[in-house]
Amino acid sequence: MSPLRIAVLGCGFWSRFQIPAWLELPDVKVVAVSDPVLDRAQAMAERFRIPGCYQSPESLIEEIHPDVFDIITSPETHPKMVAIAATHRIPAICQKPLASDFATALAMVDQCRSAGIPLFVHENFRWQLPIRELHRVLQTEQIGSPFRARIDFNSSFPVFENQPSLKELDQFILADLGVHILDVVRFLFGEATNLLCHTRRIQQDIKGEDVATLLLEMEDGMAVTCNLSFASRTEYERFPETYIFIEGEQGSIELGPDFWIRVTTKNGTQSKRYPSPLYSWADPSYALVHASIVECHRNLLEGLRGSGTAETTGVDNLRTLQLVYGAYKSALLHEVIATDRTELSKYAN
Ligand code: 89V
Repeated sequence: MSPLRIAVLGCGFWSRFQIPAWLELPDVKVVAVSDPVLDRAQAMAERFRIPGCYQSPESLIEEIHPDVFDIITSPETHPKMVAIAATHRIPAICQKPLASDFATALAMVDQCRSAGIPLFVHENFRWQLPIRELHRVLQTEQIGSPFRARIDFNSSFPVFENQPSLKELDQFILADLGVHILDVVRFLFGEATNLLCHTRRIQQDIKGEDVATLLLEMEDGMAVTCNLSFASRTEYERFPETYIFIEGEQGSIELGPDFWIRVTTKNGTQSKRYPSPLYSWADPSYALVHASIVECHRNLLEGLRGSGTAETTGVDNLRTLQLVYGAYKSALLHEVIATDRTELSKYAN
């Protein structure tokens, strides 16, 4: 099999992990990087011994026609980067959030469909080992039909130190973290029919909201609450762990601190710990997320090669973004927002 030649657009914080995560997989080469700040591109190329280094995607394409783009640029540049990929018919993987509003995301998906290229979204939270395991246990139906779930991600980890641009976003926690959490909600429990959201900005030196509280009603009637915060000081700071508690007719499943999963039924409670691997290139403070990048890539690679089905296609991600931008609308209007199914009915994954 000839190696898949990947070009990375954007050499910021996440590229330091997404590039080595690609290199964990067989028959993959990162052949070039580009960044408007050439020094950054050069530093990244040197760090990972990547042969091609460019200041723009256009100059990269002129010399190296890659098999796929991994777009790791900031959200406002995603439409432009995806348009370049579509124009040159180069399959694209785009960082989350795909776009800063729903209509733009829809247009990007349409553009790639017209160009006949796959568009995938790098959505990694659902690939965290404990979340995968939770999903597996849920599928065994040991707890029967779930009727309620709670998802908590409440932290005061200084995210802005590594990603200062997050401070400048008018829409922060829902678009950056909520997009992951709502994707996990869909992965575990299916589609939502409506939602209610409340947001707050607690830290005064940032532009967007850093606290969000959501209530979703799922198609099967299940209620899911999500509590998200980057302003919560707790006894044990466990960033970037997500805690999930699911109640079913026959029992409950809990993903708690330190990767413990507890399954409780009438026969008692069974517990097992599911820590994810620690890669040498990972930042230990983000190890859980960084390990999930490898599994996310593995799945997208299967989709690109046609040897499997990519889970987080652009089309699939539209449903997640409907929830994210529906949540902003709900918070603004103080209203329950129904999920519009008709606008996505023409799209099959
Ligand atoms: O994974 C991410 O998107 C990060 C963080 C975990 C901080 O939300 O931005």
